[in-house]
Order: sequence, then C-alpha cells, then structure tokens
Amino acid sequence: MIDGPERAGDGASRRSFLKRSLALGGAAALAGIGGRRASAAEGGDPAITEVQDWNRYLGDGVDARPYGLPSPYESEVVRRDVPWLTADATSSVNFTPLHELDGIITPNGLCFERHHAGIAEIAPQEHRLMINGLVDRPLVFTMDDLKRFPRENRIYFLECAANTGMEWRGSQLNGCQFTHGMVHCVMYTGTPLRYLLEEAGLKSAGKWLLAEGADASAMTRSIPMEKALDDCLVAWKMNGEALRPEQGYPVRLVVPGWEGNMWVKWLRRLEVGDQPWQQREETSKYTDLLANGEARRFTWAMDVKSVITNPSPQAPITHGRGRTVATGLAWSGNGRIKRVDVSLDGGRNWIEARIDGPSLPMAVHRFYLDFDWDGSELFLQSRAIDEKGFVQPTKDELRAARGENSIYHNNGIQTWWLQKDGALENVEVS
Ligand SMILES: Nc1nc2c(c(=O)[nH]1)N[C@H]1C(S)=C(S)[C@@H](COP(=O)(O)O)O[C@H]1N2
Ligand SMILES: [Mo]
Repeated sequence: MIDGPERAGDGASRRSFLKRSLALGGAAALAGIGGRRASAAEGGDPAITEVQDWNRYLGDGVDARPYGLPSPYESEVVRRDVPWLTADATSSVNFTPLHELDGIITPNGLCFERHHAGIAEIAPQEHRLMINGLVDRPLVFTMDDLKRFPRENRIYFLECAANTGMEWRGSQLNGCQFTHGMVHCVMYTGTPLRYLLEEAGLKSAGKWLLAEGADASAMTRSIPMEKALDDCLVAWKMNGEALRPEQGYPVRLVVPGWEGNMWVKWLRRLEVGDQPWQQREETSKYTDLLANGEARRFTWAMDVKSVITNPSPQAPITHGRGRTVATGLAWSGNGRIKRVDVSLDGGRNWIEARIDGPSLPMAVHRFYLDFDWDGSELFLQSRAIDEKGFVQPTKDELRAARGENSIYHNNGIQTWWLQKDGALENVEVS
C-alpha cells in the first residue's frame, strides 16, 4: 500500500519517476514508498492492537509436519490443467503456476506434468537401466550402480515443445500458467550420460541414441550422439531430493535446452544405433507442418522466449496506480539470456529490464521492471535476446516464417492488456 504525501502516483512526480525509472532500466531509486503511514494505524488497526492467536498460544511442535508443506494460505498455488485440452488425464498435461513464483527455481511440487500414459510408480530396487546396441559391452545398471558414478549438479529449464501451442493462431488462454506454464527449472543431480556410454564402450558406428521410458507409453526418442556426449545427464535428484514420481522417479534423462519430450522419464533403456529411429514422437508429433506441406523435424533446441508473469491475467494489479513491480521469465535453449526488454505500449517502445539472480546457460532467467503505473491502459510485452544473438520474434514474424499450421515451438512475443481497473487479458499485438 502506497500512502503519504510523497506517494509515487502523484502527478508530476509520477511522470518524472516514470522517466527516471525507465532511464535506469527499472533499477531506479524509489522515493515515497514507505508503506502505509504509521498514522493510518492510530485509529486502531486490529492487526496491530489485538493480540492474535498465534501470539497467544504455542504452535505445533517440530514433529507435526515430518515433510513440510506450504502454508494453508497458499492453497491456490497449484498446478492446473485445461480440462478440454485432452480426452483423458493419463495422456495429458498440467501447468506450472508461473504467476505465483519468483526467482528461477521451480519447487518440486509445482513442476508441470506431461505424461503420455500416466505416472509410472516404480520401486527403485526393481528398476534397471540397460545400455545395448552398438556398444562393446551391453550393460545393465541398478540405481545403486548409477550412484557410484561421479555426480554433477546443474540447473536447467525443461520446456515442452507444445508450450504456448494453443496461442499460435491468436490469443486463447487467459493466464501465463496456461499459455506458458509447460516450463520448469530445476537443479538436477546425476551423472553425465557420457560416463555410462564410456563404460559400455561406444562402437565407432554409434551415432545415435534411443532413450526409452519404463512407463506404459514406453516413450522413445532418438538423440544424436554429439548431444549425448556433450551435456546430457542421467539424473535421480531434483532440487536436492529424489525425483518426484511425476518427474520420472527413480531416474530420468536431462537433455539441456532441448524440447521436453526428449527428457525421457522413468528411463530404462539406451540403445546405441547408427541412425535415428523415426519414432512416433519425432515424426507425427513434435514436428511443425509448414505452409508448403513439408514438416520441420528434429528441431531440438528450444528457441529464445520470455513472458511477463506479473502482472498477468491471473495476477491483476490490486494496488491501483503507482509503484508497480513487473516481473517475468526468459530462457533459451541456445545458452544464457543476454537481455530482456519490456514494452508498456505493445512493442512501440522498449525498456531494458533488470535481470536478477543467477544467469546460467539453458536455465530460466528472472527479470524485473520496476515502474510507476499511471493507471492508464497498457499493452505489456517482453522480448528476450540470447547470447547467440537470437531475438524473440513477434507472433506475426513467427507465422511469416512457419505458417499457420504449427502447434509446437511457439516462442512469439506475448501481450497482456492491462486495463484501468488493474485486470489483465491475453490479447495479441503483433
Ligand atoms: N517416459 C516418459 N517420458 C516423458 C514423457 C512421457 O510421457 N513418458 N513425456 C515427455 C514430455 S512430452 C515432456 S514435455 C516432459 C515433461 O516432463 P515433466 O513431466 O517432468 O514436466 O517429459 C517427457 N518425458
Ligand atoms: Mo512435451
């Protein structure tokens, strides 16, 4: 709550504040935001004058919650699905509540889920990972075997190639959870895939890898050996604890920067071959049908992308005009994010946002724009640029290049229409 004579939302000071804050890329020195003035409480704010229960009585002891859960006041912070999107929950998706999160790490219980045949519930002592095909020594690993290989910890985003797919032809879903929530960013612990392949001994003809899941869909994808030997991980921990069943417990493949479908969960087999297998998920699915009837295939790296998570349709501005924190996420399968720009006027003018927190290759980046909202309508957009120089396109630019048939690989610029009452709507300004 902004109050007092110096409130940032006042006339001339507001305009100069806006100018200043824009000039400084949002990192402006902010005057007049000391919170509610103390005098407001002089009438007797019961939040101050009354002794509250939590102040009067002892709380639960240390063993009341052996596995901690969020406060009951955070009960809205959950994954959500879009019921009409799929016929059945076992081959479906739900979405990360991006508008409720901050920083760059997605908590384990909020990582979106995408299953093709439900969640496999696997007893780790019964799980095996096999390496076969063009290797000197076909091998089978137990989970205990895997844990004797050298471990690494790395933070990566995973984005489903279908993320934002419903928005290709125009704006459709009202909330960044639904338009952009098929992404999460987690610290994985595991062993580089390279070590396991070296243990088996690659034959020189071995140029491709087939990764297969142990779930009822037996998810299978072809991965070029170059990538497998470069930075892929076989991971069994996420954010420090065991993978959640939804995320592939006891072990999954991590394919940094590349489309989520390749990150095979419940990983049970790696076959080495001399060519791709042309599986269903790399032919009929996860391909983009161009206007000329040809399909783009094997487009693995996820393109540079960003979205403003707050304010957004599920997170309206409730404080009225004045000082406002806009924030969002940016990521690229090509490496680090170099810059994020924010527009308040549908892409006519751009202001460089402030990136805060770790800047890691193929991880999400958190950006902020601290600005003074004058209460007028705005068209909020963000545009990310990665370290390879790729610039997030407008949706028109994307459609000009790829046509109108696509679902997958939509990294177009998102627009939120901020209305005078602080509500927001998903619209397209291209
Ligand atoms: N075994 C198996 N692996 C899988 C899938 C699956 O259905 N089965 N879905 C894939 C898809 S399409 C995506 S986007 C990611 C989703 O990972 P998440 O559920 O951890 O978010 O897992 C991939 N790995
Ligand atoms: Mo996916």
